Amino acid sequence: MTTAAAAGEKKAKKPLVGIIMGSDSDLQVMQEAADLLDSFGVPYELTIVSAHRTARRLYDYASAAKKRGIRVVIAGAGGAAHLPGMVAAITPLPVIGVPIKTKSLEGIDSLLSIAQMPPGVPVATVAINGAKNAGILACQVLSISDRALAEKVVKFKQEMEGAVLEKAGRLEDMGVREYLRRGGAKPQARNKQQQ
Ligand code: RP5
Repeated sequence: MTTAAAAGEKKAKKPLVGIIMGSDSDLQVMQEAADLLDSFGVPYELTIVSAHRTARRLYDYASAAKKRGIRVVIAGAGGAAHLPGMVAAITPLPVIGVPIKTKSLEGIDSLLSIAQMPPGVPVATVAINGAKNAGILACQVLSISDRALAEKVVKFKQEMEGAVLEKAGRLEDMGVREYLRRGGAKPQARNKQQQ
């Protein structure tokens, strides 16, 4: 590989999205954002930054993210979920917040902590455990200045539409009982976000 090509590859791998979370207990959910970015070919970094347990690390991460080339931050946290809001308070980058489902309050605590930001400091809040949507939204933000990525986003939406239309066709052809008998419906897929 030529030096120029190597440099190009290195540049291509420079993370554009910073995925952070308050604890490794959030990782299973936040992995869905990473998987989505992988499927779109968007480079990202992923680490743990706790707003309460590592406040100085939070400040350092949020202060340096833009200078390091990060363009969007995805921050997941549960309970008194101050990580996304505090990152948004420090960085000018767009911050997408993922409320993590909690045992005691089912994630309503996380959702309200992340969504109810004061005027002037927005956090784009997705559904409880909605890390996949956070990944999609990050791609959409980046696609504004990346034509190839914009095409992937359009293709993704077209495929989603196609999959629903295909199901609608099968349901209409078969009728409810046959559709269900063949295992056509997967209600657990909708519930996955709330797990
Ligand atoms: C939050 O507290 C984290 O984001 C996590 O969702 C929650 C519980 O953390 P652990 O006690 O599992 O480390 O800061």
